[in-house]
Amino acid sequence: MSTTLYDQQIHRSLKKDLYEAPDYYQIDELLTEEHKLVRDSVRDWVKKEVSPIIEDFAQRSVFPKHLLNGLAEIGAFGPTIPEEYGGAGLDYISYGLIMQEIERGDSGIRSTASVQGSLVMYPIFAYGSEEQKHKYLPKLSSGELMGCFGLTEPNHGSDPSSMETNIKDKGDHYLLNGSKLWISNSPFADIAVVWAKDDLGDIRGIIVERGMSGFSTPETHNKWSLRASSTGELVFDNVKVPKENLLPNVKGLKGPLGCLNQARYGIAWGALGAAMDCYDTALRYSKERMQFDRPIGGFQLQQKKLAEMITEITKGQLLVWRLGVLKNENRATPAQISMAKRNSVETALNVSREARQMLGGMGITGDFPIMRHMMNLESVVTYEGTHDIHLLITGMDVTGLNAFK
Ligand code: TGC
Ligand code: FAD
Repeated sequence: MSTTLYDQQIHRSLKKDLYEAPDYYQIDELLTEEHKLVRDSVRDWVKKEVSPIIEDFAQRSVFPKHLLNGLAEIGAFGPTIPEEYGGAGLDYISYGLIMQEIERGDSGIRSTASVQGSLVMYPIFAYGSEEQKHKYLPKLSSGELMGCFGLTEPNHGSDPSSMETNIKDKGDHYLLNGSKLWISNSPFADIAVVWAKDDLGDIRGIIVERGMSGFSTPETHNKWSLRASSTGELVFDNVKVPKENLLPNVKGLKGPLGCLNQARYGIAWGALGAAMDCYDTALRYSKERMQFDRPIGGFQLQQKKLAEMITEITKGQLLVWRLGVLKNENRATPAQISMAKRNSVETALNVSREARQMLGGMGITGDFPIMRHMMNLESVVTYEGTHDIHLLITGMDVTGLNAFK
């Protein structure tokens, strides 16, 4: 078999997943044995199951559905949900570490876990009836049922309080009308947690099941980002939803925003995983790639990039660890979560862009994970509240002045 010059260059470098997590400030010492066990088992799973296949699925723009069983087995679906409902009953640092390791593999796979755990299981757990919890949570935890979360609409993204999707009380059922756009996992989800306005204009959560008449989930194509994640719409055309599917224990925008606190927290850890992978790849490449008769890592300009990357990653790691401690004590505020989500994604985007340059031409290929991470992060910086929205949440928190109204 003949090899091209390109193949030879790849062969000389890093085609295998040789990932070694950067830990410049010995943050491992802040973790318990259980945290490390959880982290290491997810890390191993990602190396074995995600790294070898993810590039191919991303290039073909297909969601690797066969990973769902493995995600369930490593406890990625509802890590903090109590065991009596099928969750893993872990603390928030463990949850963060799971998201970090999965996103180290790919943001799209972490998306699937975030949506299932934080945006589908969490609202059922926090706002659902006992019957709803027992009916759905164990099956969601095992991956037997997959869910999605419908908040964003074609005309209302950053401002979900203006949503148009609505439910009308028809006695023994609700009639649901409207549509949701940009919904992760919608094309294959069995259930959707949908946010809609009731007759009084209050935002309510309702569980819609695949197969209900008038409910469809067209897939969104042509994404350059999160290509290994399935994204779609939710379309409701006079869907009859039984009354028992309404989440009884929450009313108002604080319902969906409460779920977003959980998911944004996970993203704050996850995005750093992507940053760590880009840094690790660029560091190794810089020691192997020779130009002007020496490794490029010996040049001051490349060292500046690496030094700045590890500095920002380390600051981010400390921020999310402290946020995890506060979250475990139920003291983390939504604004603190916004700061961490925004900071981690910005860090990851900057690291991925610098790391890509360090690989020269090789950086644009799928033989290294960097370009894929970089493109994925363009979604992560937008979903779960855009970069601007999180800045304005911080601005509002420190000034007491609301820039949204
Ligand atoms: P505002 O008037 O400030 O608040 C309305 C009510 O909500 C309460 N609240 C919160 N509650 C819990 N957690 C939070 N983070 C909360 N923020 C606000 C607030 O106290 C109030 O309660 P009450 O009792 O007084 O009614 O609301 P607003 O309309 O001015 O909006 C504020 C703003 C802009 C910050 C909010 O709308 C926002 O965060 N917008 C961004 C939308 C967003 O993040 N969408 C994400 C969609 S889901 C998604 O992207 C999933 S991607 C999944 C994946 O693949 O990983
Ligand atoms: P817009 O709200 O139209 O914003 C456009 C621009 O205007 C942004 O730069 C924004 O920062 C800026 N802007 C808006 N308001 C202000 C303001 N007040 N001040 C200053 N600037 C402002 N949603 C779900 O409900 N469920 C999902 O599962 C889900 N998955 C997603 C998956 C992907 C791949 C993507 C890309 C999105 C997903 N979303 C999901 C939607 C996501 O949450 C929205 O895209 C996001 O909230 C932004 O809304 P928008 O796209 O309508 O942008």
